Amino acid sequence: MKSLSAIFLLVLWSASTALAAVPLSSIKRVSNVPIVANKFIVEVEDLSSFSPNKRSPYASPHEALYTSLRKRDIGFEVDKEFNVEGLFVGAVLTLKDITAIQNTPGVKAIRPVRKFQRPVPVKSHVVTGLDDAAIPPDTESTHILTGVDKLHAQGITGKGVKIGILDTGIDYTHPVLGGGFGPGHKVIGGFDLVGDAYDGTNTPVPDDDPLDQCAGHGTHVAGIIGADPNNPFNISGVAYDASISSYRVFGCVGFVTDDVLVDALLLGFKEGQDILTLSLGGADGWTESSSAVVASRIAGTGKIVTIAAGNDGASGSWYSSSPGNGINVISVASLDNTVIPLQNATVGGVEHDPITYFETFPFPVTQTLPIFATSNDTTVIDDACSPLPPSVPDLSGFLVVVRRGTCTFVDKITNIAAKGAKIAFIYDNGSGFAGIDVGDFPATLIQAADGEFLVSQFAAGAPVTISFPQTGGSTNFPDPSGGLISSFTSYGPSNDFFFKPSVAAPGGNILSTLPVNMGSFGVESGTSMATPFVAGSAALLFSVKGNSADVGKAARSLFESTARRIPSSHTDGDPLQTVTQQGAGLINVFDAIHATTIISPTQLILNDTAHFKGIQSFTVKNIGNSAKRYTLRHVPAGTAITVTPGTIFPATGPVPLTDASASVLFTQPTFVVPPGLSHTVSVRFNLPKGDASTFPVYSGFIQVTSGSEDLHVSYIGLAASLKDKQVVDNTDFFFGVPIPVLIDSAGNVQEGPTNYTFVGEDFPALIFRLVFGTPAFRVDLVDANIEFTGTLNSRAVDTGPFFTFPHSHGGTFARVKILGPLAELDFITRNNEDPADNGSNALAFPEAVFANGTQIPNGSYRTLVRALRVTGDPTREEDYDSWLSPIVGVAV
Ligand SMILES: *[C@@H]1O[C@H](CO)[C@@H](O)[C@H](O)[C@H]1NC(C)=O
Ligand SMILES: *[C@@H]1O[C@H](CO)[C@@H](O)[C@H](O)[C@H]1NC(C)=O
Ligand SMILES: *[C@@H]1O[C@H](CO)[C@@H](O)[C@H](O)[C@H]1NC(C)=O
Ligand SMILES: *[C@@H]1O[C@H](CO)[C@@H](O)[C@H](O)[C@H]1NC(C)=O
Ligand SMILES: *[C@@H]1O[C@H](CO)[C@@H](O)[C@H](O)[C@H]1NC(C)=O
Ligand SMILES: *[C@@H]1O[C@H](CO)[C@@H](O)[C@H](O)[C@H]1NC(C)=O
Ligand SMILES: *[C@@H]1O[C@H](CO)[C@@H](O)[C@H](O)[C@H]1NC(C)=O
Ligand SMILES: *[C@@H]1O[C@H](CO)[C@@H](O)[C@H](O)[C@H]1NC(C)=O
Ligand SMILES: CC(=O)N[C@H]1CO[C@H](CO)[C@@H](O)[C@@H]1O
Repeated sequence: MKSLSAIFLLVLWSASTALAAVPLSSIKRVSNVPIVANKFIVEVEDLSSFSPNKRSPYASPHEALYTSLRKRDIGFEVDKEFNVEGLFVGAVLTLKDITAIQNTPGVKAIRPVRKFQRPVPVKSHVVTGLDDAAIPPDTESTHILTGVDKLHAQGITGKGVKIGILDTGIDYTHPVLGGGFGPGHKVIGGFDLVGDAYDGTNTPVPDDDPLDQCAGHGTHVAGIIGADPNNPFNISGVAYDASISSYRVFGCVGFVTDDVLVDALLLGFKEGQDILTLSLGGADGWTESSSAVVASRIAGTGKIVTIAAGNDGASGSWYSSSPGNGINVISVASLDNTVIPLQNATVGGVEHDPITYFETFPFPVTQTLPIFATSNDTTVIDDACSPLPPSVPDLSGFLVVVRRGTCTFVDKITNIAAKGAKIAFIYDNGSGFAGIDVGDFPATLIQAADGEFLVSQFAAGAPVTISFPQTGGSTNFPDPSGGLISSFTSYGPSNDFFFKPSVAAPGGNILSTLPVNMGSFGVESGTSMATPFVAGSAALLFSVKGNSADVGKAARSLFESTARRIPSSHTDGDPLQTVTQQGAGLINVFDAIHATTIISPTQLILNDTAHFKGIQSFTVKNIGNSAKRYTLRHVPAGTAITVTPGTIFPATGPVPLTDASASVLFTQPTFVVPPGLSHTVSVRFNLPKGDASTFPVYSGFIQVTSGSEDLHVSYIGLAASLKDKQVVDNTDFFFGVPIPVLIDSAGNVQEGPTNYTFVGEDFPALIFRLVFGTPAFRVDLVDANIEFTGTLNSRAVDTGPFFTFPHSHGGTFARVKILGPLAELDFITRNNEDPADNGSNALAFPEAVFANGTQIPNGSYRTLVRALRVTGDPTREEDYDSWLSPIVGVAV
């Protein structure tokens, strides 16, 4: 049992982009499964439920497992043991034959060791140091948006609460992060589970010191929680009096594997952290990874666990991230800050307003510069895309002005730098005003109108100059997407239809700390930044209400019921953003802490049409001092069209929304609740109308108001049946040939019977894509003459078109006669549409062996590929998408 999924990366791919077919020959014939080969996390019975007796003479369930394997002569190595009673007891084992442990008594679950990419910030900017002249304005806008400012004003700052951060470590030498390590400091403890050199593929080398001076991510996260106020940048952490422990799970580069995360989660739990926060993860879609399961169990004990929702919004729905998928954890979406702190340049020589350029801190240029435009035409589409002509002078004394378009920013800069240019403005061509990636070269975007003005002045021969004020140039540029969910936030729900993400917090354009040797301060964006904001908010909650398990268990509901609903755009009449991207909305920490009404549950899952749960209920408890009259109202959000009409493909982000909403009936739309008492609300939902083949996910809120109190419960449902969703791509859209296919040593599609020697490159590889997640993916070896018709392309099936089941009893799946499994992968993520980013899967078969390593004898075979549809019955052949390969001859 293995699992496979696309990993965590930010992709920008839009449905309108013409997708050229990817040449199959470009596909590497190596298995690209992001899991560690032959390593498994085996969970065994708890010590307490394991009762040694006559039949089980072992001291521990670990020992019982090892003895059972040894008895059967199954080679294995123990990499690590986990032993936290009531949470997780098990071991990380390296072994070849996974089927061998499946039937060992006491084994509860076997999970693969997944890899998680280090979180990629969406945008980032490093400041040169504390003496960097400018202080960005309005650094507390995120606190104002969420009511944190009002709590700080009441002296609520998280004192006495312990937060564990699983990340790249923390530079605790930073003066704003306490300047030291250990008891008495802000960073009171922690552990480095991996060491600098760990990259996810090598052996971790743990030590006691989680110092981060090479990655920076964890230091930025720590500042969002804990930065001390009274620093030159006027920033403060959400819970700056909380005590932080740092569990370092990333080395300087590379990724982290699930076993390390489980270890760190359990360590944080054992060390008594009230809150654990993880700004990491990877697109997964399932709630089943080991770290998601352990994180969820820790949250189940009354600790608060906050985990990033992921930065894969561009990939569309059903792409939620793990371990954020953990059922009880708080998965955090990102909200774009309302303002972007930018800089103004001063225009000289002619009369003109300052020009805003897309930098958080001023360019370190003190001279006043004349400008030079590489083209006098303000509509040129490929400005500076070719080397500049000889007539162009030495540009070293100018601010060069270039128009955006056609080639990359780096190409343009390369061409002007060849003429000595040292600094440039690139003016927008209508694509949008945003941060751009130009490496170390001081070049940035300005708005189209400003660029056009400068170029027209230059063409007219006006003596226009630009200077960069080193102080006082800061400006609050109103973010056009401010107050909306950051488009990069991953969409849920999970494939098993859990409510993800949970809530949103500010994560776009966040100024926080960086390691001192990396500049001390910087601005970054991502759900990585939103997550510690909620962890800090949770600390404020604990510091007011006490850090009991009851408060911990109620935290997510409190944050969800008091959150602010977020629109999908700033255009009047557009629907609210789908709950599958905003969760319950933007947290309001002040309201969560001071709420005098408690709602439970706050997530209503209506499930799919096959399991429709249209009658729902929740309780409204009045914890105020006087009776309250409550009024209910249905507030629908946009319905997400998750599959592009007429195709089997997921709609890429931003996922299209319609206003076809569910309708809702209340038995009692208004009611009175005396102080201290509860009222149970019953709600009946009716499905929205719509095209089920687009797998519309409808969602919204039941608003509960009383006076100025405005609370809600959130709901999601699917107006289609999950079992109807095809999971395996059988189109030619991606490669120009219908898939799945076997490709041979030359990378050609195997069309007819082919013999392989399994020497050198002479072996087959299976290429497939998933357009939806599958709980079970199998490749089996079957007889060449099997009578079987796959549900997918029957191309190259040259025997009878008909499969008759030989038996009349038992599951139909079991009736398909197989010779043995070649691969079995559980809980696989769908692929995304980006060829550069894991758009397809390959499984290579370099050896003629079954999954358990046993040699396949010479002979003629086919491979049978089957993927179970979501909610399908694993024993029903009809519930699988299946494909039968052409004849594969084994001649070794
Ligand atoms: C920083 O905070 C101090 C103290 O409140 C204030 O005087 C100063 O104006 C602030 N600086 C900026 C740039 O907002
Ligand atoms: C920055 O420039 C913009 C555009 O000219 C102007 O509206 C804004 O007031 C300026 N801000 C400051 C702080 O000077
Ligand atoms: C602006 O330039 C980008 C990058 O070359 C291009 O994709 C886009 O189509 C251009 N937009 C306009 C409106 O010309
Ligand atoms: C643009 O206009 C300036 C000023 O009139 C002139 O010196 C320059 O040669 C023009 N550039 C081009 C490429 O024509
Ligand atoms: C959806 O319904 C099925 C069948 O009742 C159930 O097994 C599953 O847990 C439900 N999903 C969720 C997320 O509640
Ligand atoms: C594969 O090998 C078998 C056994 O040697 C032979 O009968 C068959 O013709 C070969 N098939 C191809 C396509 O070469
Ligand atoms: C390995 O798997 C094959 C195919 O299922 C089976 O025939 C064989 O007995 C297995 N070998 C062992 C050692 O379990
Ligand atoms: C399998 O086939 C290959 C190629 O025909 C042959 O060289 C080899 O001896 C065969 N092996 C067995 C065990 O028959
Ligand atoms: C598992 C896998 O194939 N991962 C690849 C996904 O795409 C990135 C970017 O191209 C590669 O670096 C990974 O190796």
